[in-house]
Amino acid sequence: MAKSAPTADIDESKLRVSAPATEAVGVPAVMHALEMSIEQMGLVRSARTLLRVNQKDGFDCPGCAWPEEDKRHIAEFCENGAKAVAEEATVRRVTADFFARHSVADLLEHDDYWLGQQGRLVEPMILDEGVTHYRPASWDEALDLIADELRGLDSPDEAIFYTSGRTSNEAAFLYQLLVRGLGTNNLPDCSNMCHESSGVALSQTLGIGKGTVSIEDIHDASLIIVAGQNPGTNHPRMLSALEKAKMKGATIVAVNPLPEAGLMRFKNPQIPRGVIGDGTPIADQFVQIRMGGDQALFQALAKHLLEQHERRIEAGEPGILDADFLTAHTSDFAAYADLIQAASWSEFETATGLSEARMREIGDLVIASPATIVCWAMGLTQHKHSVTTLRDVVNLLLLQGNVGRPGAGVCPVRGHSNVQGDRTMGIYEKMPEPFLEALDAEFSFAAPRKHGYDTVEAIRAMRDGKARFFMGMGGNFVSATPDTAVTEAAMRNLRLTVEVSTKLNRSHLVTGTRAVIVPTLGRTDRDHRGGIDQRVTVEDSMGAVHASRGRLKPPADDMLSEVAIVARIAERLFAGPNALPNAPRADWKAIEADYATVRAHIQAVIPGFDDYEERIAKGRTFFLPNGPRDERRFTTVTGKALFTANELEYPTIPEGHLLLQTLRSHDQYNTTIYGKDDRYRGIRDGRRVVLVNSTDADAAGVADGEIVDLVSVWTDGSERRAEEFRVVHYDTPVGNAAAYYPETNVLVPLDSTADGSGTPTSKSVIIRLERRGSGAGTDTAAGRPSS
Ligand SMILES: Nc1nc2c(c(=O)[nH]1)N[C@H]1C(S)=C(S)[C@@H](COP(=O)(O)OP(=O)(O)OC[C@H]3O[C@@H](n4cnc5c(=O)[nH]c(N)nc54)[C@H](O)[C@@H]3O)O[C@H]1N2
Ligand SMILES: Nc1nc2c(c(=O)[nH]1)N[C@H]1C(S)=C(S)[C@@H](COP(=O)(O)OP(=O)(O)OC[C@H]3O[C@@H](n4cnc5c(=O)[nH]c(N)nc54)[C@H](O)[C@@H]3O)O[C@H]1N2
Ligand SMILES: [Mo]
Repeated sequence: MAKSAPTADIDESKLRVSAPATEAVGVPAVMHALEMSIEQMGLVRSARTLLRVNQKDGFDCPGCAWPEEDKRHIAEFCENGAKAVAEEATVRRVTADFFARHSVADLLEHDDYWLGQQGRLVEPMILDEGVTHYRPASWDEALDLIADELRGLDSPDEAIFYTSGRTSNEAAFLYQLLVRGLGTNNLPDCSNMCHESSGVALSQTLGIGKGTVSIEDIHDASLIIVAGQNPGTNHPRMLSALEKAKMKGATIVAVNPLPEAGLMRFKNPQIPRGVIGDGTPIADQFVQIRMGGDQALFQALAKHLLEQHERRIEAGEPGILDADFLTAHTSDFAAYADLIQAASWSEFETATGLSEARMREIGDLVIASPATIVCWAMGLTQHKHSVTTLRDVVNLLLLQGNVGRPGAGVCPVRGHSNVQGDRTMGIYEKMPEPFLEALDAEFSFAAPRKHGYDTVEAIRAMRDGKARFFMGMGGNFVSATPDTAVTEAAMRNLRLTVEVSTKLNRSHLVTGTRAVIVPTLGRTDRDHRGGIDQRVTVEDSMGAVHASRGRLKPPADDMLSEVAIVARIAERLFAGPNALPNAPRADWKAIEADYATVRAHIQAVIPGFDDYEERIAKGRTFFLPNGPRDERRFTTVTGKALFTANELEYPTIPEGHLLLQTLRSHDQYNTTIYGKDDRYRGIRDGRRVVLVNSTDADAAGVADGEIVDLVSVWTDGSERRAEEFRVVHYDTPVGNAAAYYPETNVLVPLDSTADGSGTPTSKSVIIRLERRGSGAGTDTAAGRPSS
């Protein structure tokens, strides 16, 4: 039987810590996922739902963006996919009655876990000016309110439209059309906080902001470097692909400050060996790097390659570099080679915390590999120097021609299940001209050309009174963004905040003067509209597009899909005698009644979607064109793959301080907290922990188990505080600490962003530990007076 929602928040006093796990997945994980599903959905609905995940005519798992293999298993899901599904397919409901019982102030007292556990949002709710409670509203009233507010703006640039990465291609395409039809490019998205650094680095160097490998390439690679990523928790199905590669002889190198369980050993619950045996050791080499040292590592590997190449050529042996590829397909090699040759091994050692011998050992693996892939996620993208770090990843791969051939390439592993598709659809504050031109032609209007705000710029605009309206197409802007106190104050500056959501979260509670909650259907829900069961499409992390169709009875009868919600707002603004000037022309009613209409528009605007409808029929998958992968075509400024000479950067940690990374536990999906455990890291029944090396803890005079405040310090002298974290001695490099997001977002200064991509530096926050009760003026853990 499904269990009712919890009435209490996480009780941190029960927090327990034990030794971290040394392996991931296996049968306990499947059991854990089933337990959570049954709590949320009951047994029958669980079975029915989980059997449909990622099946050819089922729904796309809302968990992560890792692609499905062509041959599907019966239960093509993982523990965390199952949790994501259970979270959405829950039978719990947040009704008007719930909002009548709880004031906004009362709800604000609860944590993200409690809020999410209450169930699905089912009816439009409005928070009027100056009142304490949300009240129910009709769909018309809610959508009229939004359209009227938009019409009343002095300038369309006063409106900000955020997107999280679960939104389907169809909804995303319509949404950007709505926004551009209104006259602004203010389309910040979760990508700005996520893989933006990847997009920027890859566009500059390879001419496409996406990865260049397919799932088959992963299977066929001979060396896979997994850097700054925790797949055991965040992309569990990737472990099966890595296992397959290993069985075909691949070597796997994990580059991470933490010995993450999934990288160490994997028990695949889908094969007998994984159920009863010891499982497969995944990483052949664990490279325990200092946070922010990756650029140095990739430069060091390149230096080793260049040196060994020279030596071999001098000895009359075949070289290491792919000379034909370098000549035919790359530019600017000389400047890069000069910079690397001049670099010093001792500086690489300082930056990485690794010895020269260790780096050369990994370099030998690179040399020996005929086909190398580098996979990465947030450990590489959320640093100040992430763009240059990723450019150096590309540099290394180019040396041996590891782009555009089987088993080789770059593999940024995306987070949200359709974050890549949303970008393809135009969710981007600086969409390139060819897209805008095609959009203009298709809808007989003129899309604005002035770039819009990204996420951090949007917060600044709201803070500074330049914005008055915010709409979130999914996500949890208030909790996911940096500098929580600043962001919350910024949100409160607005006149209207609108959240299109499946579940209750903090962004519904920290609002403008007025607020609207627009509930919506999710991936798992049956979307019956215009007399048919509608499908939507998504693009996975490797550029493959396929359909997704939910089957479950929706949480309430009159609920709308994201497509229908956007189409109805668009109709209010763009149709009839009062249509806004410069309105895009489309048949909004037809769009709502059949999403194939949207796909026809997408096909007309975006290259690669020819025969869209036929190609997604019967659950088929098709690949979008990818110049570097398909034909070694690089649309960069030089028309070739571009080597870049990047000055080496790495964080310097002031005396008495630590570098903090803010990361995910095993029981969360971004700001959605499924439970209180981080099983693989040995943390149970609590989240307010800070993982520190025992040497650092000793130096700061704090014992394991002691409660401290985390205080971040920023270059302008300002300080931010997150209170009451339990110190856990952990195997992390000296000087490097870790704690969970979003509890620690309050520590990330708004202006601390990656150069070139604007991504908040969530993996690079300078903090000190301060003992509790060491009142003003007394000495603290870090040996400095507290304020
Ligand atoms: N279950 C589950 N699945 C998810 C998510 C979720 O929250 N829960 N989130 C989704 C989203 S949106 C995303 S973007 C992805 C995130 O997937 P990940 O990027 O795996 O997520 P994080 O927890 O942020 O982990 C970052 C990893 O990088 C390492 N790291 C930190 N700093 C450095 C560094 O300087 N160098 C190196 N080499 N490593 C470093 C950390 O130790 C950690 O292992 O997962 C997606 N999938
Ligand atoms: N400190 C720190 N901050 C970070 C990160 C970090 O590593 N450290 N990671 C960053 C990253 S990688 C990302 S991607 C962002 C994530 O930022 P967001 O995408 O904004 O956050 P989520 O927690 O994924 O959003 C969850 C909410 O989405 C809504 N939702 C779920 N499914 C649907 C759906 O199908 N439709 C609609 N309309 N709504 C839905 C639910 O209401 C749920 O409460 O956070 C970033 N913030
Ligand atoms: Mo993400």
